[in-house]
Amino acid sequence: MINVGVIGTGMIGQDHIRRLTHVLADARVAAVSDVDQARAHEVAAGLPGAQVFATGEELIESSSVDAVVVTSWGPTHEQYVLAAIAAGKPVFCEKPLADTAAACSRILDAEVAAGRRSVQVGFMRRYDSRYLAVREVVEGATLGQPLLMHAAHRNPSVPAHFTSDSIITDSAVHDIDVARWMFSAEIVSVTVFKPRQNRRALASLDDPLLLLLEMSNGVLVDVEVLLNASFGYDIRGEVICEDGTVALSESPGAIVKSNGGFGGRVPVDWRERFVSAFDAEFRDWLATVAAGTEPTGPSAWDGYAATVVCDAGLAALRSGAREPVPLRDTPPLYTS
Ligand code: NAD
Ligand code: ISE
Repeated sequence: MINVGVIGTGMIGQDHIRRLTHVLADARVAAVSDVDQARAHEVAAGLPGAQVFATGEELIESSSVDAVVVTSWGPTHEQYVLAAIAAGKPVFCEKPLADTAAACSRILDAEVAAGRRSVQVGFMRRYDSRYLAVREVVEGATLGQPLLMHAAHRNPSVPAHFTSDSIITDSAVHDIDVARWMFSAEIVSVTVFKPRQNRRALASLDDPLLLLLEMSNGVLVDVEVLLNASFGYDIRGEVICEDGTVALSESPGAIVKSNGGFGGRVPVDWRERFVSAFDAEFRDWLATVAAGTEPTGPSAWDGYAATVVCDAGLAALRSGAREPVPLRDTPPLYTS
C-alpha cells in the first residue's frame, strides 16, 4: 500500500483524493495539508487514519508519507516540488509545474543534481483515449506528414477572478502540452490574437483568444480558447496531414437520433470530460512509485517547456507580435 500525502485540498485536490481512496487500488491518502487548515481537517475527516500537517514541508518529511501529490495554487508548487526532491520522494504535481520559467528551471536543476527523475506533471490529456487515438494515427504516418492542427478549448464559464493571463497559463497550457506531445517537437514561437469579445465575458477578460503556435518541425497549431462558451465543456482537435485528417472523436457515449435531429452529451466540466484520463494518469504514476522506478508521464522538462511557452504567450498577448520561445538546452536526464 502506497501512503500518499496530498498538499492542497481544494477542488482538484479533493477529486484526486476521491480517486486515490475509492477508484485506485494499492494507494491510500495518509496525510493532507492546506493553508486553509479548516478545509484540510474537513477533508481528512472523511479519510480513515489520515493525518493533517500544518505545513506541506512537514507532510513531505513525515515517515508516514511515501509519495506526494501537489494540488495547491500554482505559485506554491515550486517550494513543495523542491522539498519532495530534497526528501527523495516521488512527487506528482498538478499543472503548472511552477508559474515562472526561473522556478521551473530551479526544479530541473534540483532533479539533475539528484541524478534521477522523480517529478510527474499533471498534463492528463496525454492519458485520454481520444487524444491517444489521434496521436497513434499521426505517429503511424499512414496519412503522411502532419501539417496543421486546429484545437479548441471551451469552458462553459470561469470564476470572476480569472484573468486574460490565466486564459493562457491556466487553460491553454494544456493545448500547449498537447502540441509538444502530439508532434514530438518544441514550440518555437507564439502569436496571440484577440477576436471580438464574448458578451458573456467580464469586460476585463479577453475572451476568446486565438493562439498560433509554430512548431520546430514546421507544423502550425491554432488554439481557440473560449472560456464563456455557456453550453458545456468542449475540447476539440483535428490534425491535418498530407493524405487525410484525424480528429478527436466527438463523444465516448451514444449519438441519439430522434424527432428529426441527433445529439449526444456535452460534458459539464474537465472533471467529467477527463475522468478516465485522470484515473489512467494516477494508475501509471502509482505503478512507477510502487516499482521504485522513474515516472514515465509528463516530466519536469515538459512542465518547464510549457511554462516558457506560456511566458511567450503572455508577451504575445501584450505585444500583438510573434514572440519566440527561449528554451534552455535540454539536460541529458530528459533526453533518454
Ligand atoms: P483550489 O483553489 O480549489 O484549491 C487550491 C487549494 O490550495 C486551496 O484549498 C488552497 O487553500 C490551497 N493552498 C493555497 N496555497 C497553499 C499553500 N501554500 N500550501 C498548501 N495549500 C495551499 O484550486 P484547484 O482548482 O483545486 O487548483 C489547484 C491546482 O490544480 C492549480 O495548479 C490548477 O492549475 C490545477 N488544476 C488542474 C486541472 C487539470 O485539468 N489538470 C484542473 C483544475 C486545476
Ligand atoms: C482548469 O484549471 C484546468 O486545468 C482544466 O483542464 C481546463 O480545461 C480549464 O480551462 C482550467 O481552468
